[in-house]
Amino acid sequence: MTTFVDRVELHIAAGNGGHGCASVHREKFKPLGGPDGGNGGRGGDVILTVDQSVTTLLEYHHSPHRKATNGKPGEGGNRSGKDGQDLVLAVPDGTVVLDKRGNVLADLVGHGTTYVAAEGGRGGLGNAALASARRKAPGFALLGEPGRSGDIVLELKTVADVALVGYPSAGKSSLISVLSAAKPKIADYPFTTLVPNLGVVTAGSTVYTIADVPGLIPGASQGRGLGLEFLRHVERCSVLVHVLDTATLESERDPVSDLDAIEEELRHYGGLGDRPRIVVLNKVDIPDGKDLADMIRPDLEERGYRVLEVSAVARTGLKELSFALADIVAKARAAKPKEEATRIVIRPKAVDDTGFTITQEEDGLFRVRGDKPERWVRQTDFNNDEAVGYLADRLGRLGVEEGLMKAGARAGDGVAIGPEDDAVVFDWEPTMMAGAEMLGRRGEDHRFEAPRPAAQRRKDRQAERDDAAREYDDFEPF
Ligand SMILES: Nc1nc2c(ncn2[C@@H]2O[C@H](COP(=O)(O)OP(=O)(O)OP(=O)(O)O)[C@@H](O)[C@H]2O)c(=O)[nH]1
Ligand SMILES: [Mg+2]
Repeated sequence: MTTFVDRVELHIAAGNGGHGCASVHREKFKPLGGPDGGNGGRGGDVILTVDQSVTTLLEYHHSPHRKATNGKPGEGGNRSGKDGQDLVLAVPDGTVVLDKRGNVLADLVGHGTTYVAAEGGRGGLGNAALASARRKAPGFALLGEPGRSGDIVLELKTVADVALVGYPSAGKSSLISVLSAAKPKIADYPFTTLVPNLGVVTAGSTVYTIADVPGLIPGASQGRGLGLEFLRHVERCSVLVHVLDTATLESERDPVSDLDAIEEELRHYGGLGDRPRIVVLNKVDIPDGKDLADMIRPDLEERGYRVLEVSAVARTGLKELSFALADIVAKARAAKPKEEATRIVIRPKAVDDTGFTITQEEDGLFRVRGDKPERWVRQTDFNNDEAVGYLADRLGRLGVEEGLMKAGARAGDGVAIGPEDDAVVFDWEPTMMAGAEMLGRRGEDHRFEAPRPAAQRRKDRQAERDDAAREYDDFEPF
């Protein structure tokens, strides 16, 4: 038996960027040449791509840890490090990507639809790239950035045009088996179907897909029976078919109260109210069933339902049913906005790359947040004074120093750059010589103290991240 897996938690890690290289060109019997340290390579991305030949998430259930490869460090002689390889994960059509808090990050529908789930870290610049007219021989290079990592949840929402709902044993699977080539399991005990079945139906020029879900019973929304868990597979359908059993032997049931009970459960589940519905009275090959069908039909029609009588066993009424469904599906498709000609590529939300914020916390610490300052901190080798000076210049040019001044920071105040759990902290020493004037004084810049405990923690974490057996952080939705 094949296992059907429709929800997995995946731990993904993009590749780290390779470090830039600090190197000086050397040749025998020649004076020292210029800087020739190459750039680090980019870390590989983790990418999800819809592949129609994949039908379950089973593979990820078995191996939920996935990592793209790291970029290689740059080398002397202006050799750039190789980029890491992207890791492309094939997922079924209709896979929804969520973060751990349940926020939808992407809804992947259509073969080839792609989502960059975790971006690889940028490679660090080598000292050749950092050289300028005023800084002819930088004695440092930038560190590669860690790749994004974290947990995502993949949920499969089957993409079927038509969804069959009803009590257990109403004949949903039987109907799929006679309307399409699918051969689901059929039996006369409740809850034969444990996972949704999918079939393809051709009616005239319309081809559509039809799915059933495990039978529903009253209280399903409170977890009775197989619960409502599987209803997410019908969320995308354009038409709901109530399959009603006209020949049930259970005395307290009849098709109309069955319909009410199922509608009640659908209402509890929510979100399906706008979907057109058709009522199918099944098992009319049984004489009592046929009589009951005739009796209740006016009642159902009065409620506004289109009512069709069928027998999945005697195969009657099927043609009319398949064309009625094709009609609704075709109309729903026509009403939908045209599919984009090009495949959709969903990238993580672009971060605001321009600004930064400064806030003062209760204990007086000034916290600087912003994509650029935080990235620059990650790129800095705090063991290298020149690298630290370069960071100070960058921050000065962005206006962080001025901002701190405006925010009321004074000499000796603590300043943290980055989020609470991952910040570099230093004592601020304001200087009016921020920016360009500082360029000639590389190596003498004392605005940054020797890295303090928070900075040390950061570096330890960086080392951990480089480790293959790294831990996964809880990451922000991106
Ligand atoms: N006489 C008669 N029996 C039918 C008809 N359709 C289905 N059955 C029988 O009803 C029983 C249940 O059929 P299924 O197709 O497995 O029902 P289901 O709705 O898929 O049930 P679950 O998967 O348990 O929710 C089987 O024994 C079928 O042979 C029909 O039109 N006439
Ligand atoms: Mg079934």
